[in-house]
Amino acid sequence: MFKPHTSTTLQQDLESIFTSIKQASLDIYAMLQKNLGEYTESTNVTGDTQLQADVQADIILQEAFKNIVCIKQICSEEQENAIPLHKNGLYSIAYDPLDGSSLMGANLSVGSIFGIYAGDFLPQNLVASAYVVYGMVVGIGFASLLKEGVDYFTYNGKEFDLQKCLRLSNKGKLNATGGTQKNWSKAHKMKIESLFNAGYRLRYSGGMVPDLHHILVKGGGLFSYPATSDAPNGKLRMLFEVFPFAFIFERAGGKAVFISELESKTTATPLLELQPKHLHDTTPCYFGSTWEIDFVSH
Ligand code: AHM
Ligand code: MG
Repeated sequence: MFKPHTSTTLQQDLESIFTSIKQASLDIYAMLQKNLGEYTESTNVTGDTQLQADVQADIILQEAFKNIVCIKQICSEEQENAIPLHKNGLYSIAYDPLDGSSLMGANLSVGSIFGIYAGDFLPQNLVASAYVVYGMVVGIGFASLLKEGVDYFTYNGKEFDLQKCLRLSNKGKLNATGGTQKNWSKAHKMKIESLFNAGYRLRYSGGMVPDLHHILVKGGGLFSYPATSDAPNGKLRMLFEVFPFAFIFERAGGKAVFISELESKTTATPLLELQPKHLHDTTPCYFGSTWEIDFVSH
């Protein structure tokens, strides 16, 4: 684990980063209320057509981070390359400025996701992660190496109140799974069906942030975005989406794994042990409470 700073310095650095995320989340929320989900004519590096809101949320976050001297570089899902900020900074922040933005037209919740790395963009360097849910209220989940659990705050019109520290039970009731079903592997299909046959309920809005937050708030369940025949490496991006939430699920007492099914042999590897080759690499992923992850890992 990369630990160049004392815990006091880490705490101060994380506080300044978290304060900027809180302020930026309110600016993004205000922007969303004036924005009905219009598309631009440009695509991002993954090939998604960008919405005006994706671009604006990215600009808000670049502005929020640019004067924080402990940040060395930032990298956004909407930008091809990392943007250098402060030469003597320590932290690299990878973020998805507006996850699930294609749901905006349906007035469903969207989110932002942040991975805070001490050093380069490698999962073993993660020291904190945060997500923002833009729903009926602005909610923020924040986890760090400094404490167990995920602190969940909501904005009351004046400030962010700590609602609770989210922790997962050993087992839950929710089953959220993505990708085109006709392209799932037989192994994934059988596991998902077994959970439904055992009484699990489908909960999948198509927004990673609200779907994972739902499992955290209810205290358990499974979220999966598997390999499919049309997307063998899944859809979700390691640095901007998968690693930050893997860190959050582990801090909440759950697990997060990559599963490969080769010649009828299942192998589960913790997501935080994967090594990205490129900033925008994707991976299949499973997040959940311990029982569900152990179940899908065999
Ligand atoms: P985005 O970052 O382009 O919005 O894509 C990420 C979203 C996740 O929020 C969600 O889990 C997934 O893509 C939904 O994909 P699908 O519609 O294929 O299930
Ligand atoms: Mg996204």
